[in-house]
Amino acid sequence: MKGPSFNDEEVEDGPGLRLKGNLNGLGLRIAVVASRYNRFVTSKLVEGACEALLSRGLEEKDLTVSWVPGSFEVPLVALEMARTGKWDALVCLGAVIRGETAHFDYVAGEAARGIADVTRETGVPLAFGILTTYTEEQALERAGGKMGNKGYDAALAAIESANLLRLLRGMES
Ligand code: INI
Repeated sequence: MKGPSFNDEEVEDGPGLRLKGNLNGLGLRIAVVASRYNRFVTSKLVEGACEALLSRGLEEKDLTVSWVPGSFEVPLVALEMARTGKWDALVCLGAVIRGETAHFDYVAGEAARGIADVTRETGVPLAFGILTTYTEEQALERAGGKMGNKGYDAALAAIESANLLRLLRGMES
């Protein structure tokens, strides 16, 4: 169920060294941090993410899923998990669906900013799989519907980023 937007094609774009993380999950330890809010959507994102990780060779013992109340809580829990050094990457999943008020903007904005802050502060790759949609239908389309599964895509991004960082950190200067 690879999402239509995940592009892992090889690109022939000229001479010189190319650095790219592969999509092999064997030997990686990855955690999913998932929001329970709008669970009818987020459970499908988690399913997609787990399917992607396990189908790429990640072992079940190396897969952890942490549920949090809402997308607003994702960054703090991700920060604590990233700081332990136990995981090579985290996959952050949630569904923020626009309602009648400005609440949406605050929750979506803080979740995005928080996730970006955590990944840069800790150096642990965090994949951003928080849907921000205007309707429930749009969210479901992106959680295993006609627009693919953004949980699956985010999990592949986490594997690729973790492997690229391993490559970079293992390079001689
Ligand atoms: N959390 C979401 O993950 N999605 C939403 O759409 C949402 N809305 O619309 O309110 C939402 N709110 C809860 C928020 O993430 C926190 O859990 C809550 O404010 C307590 O801190």
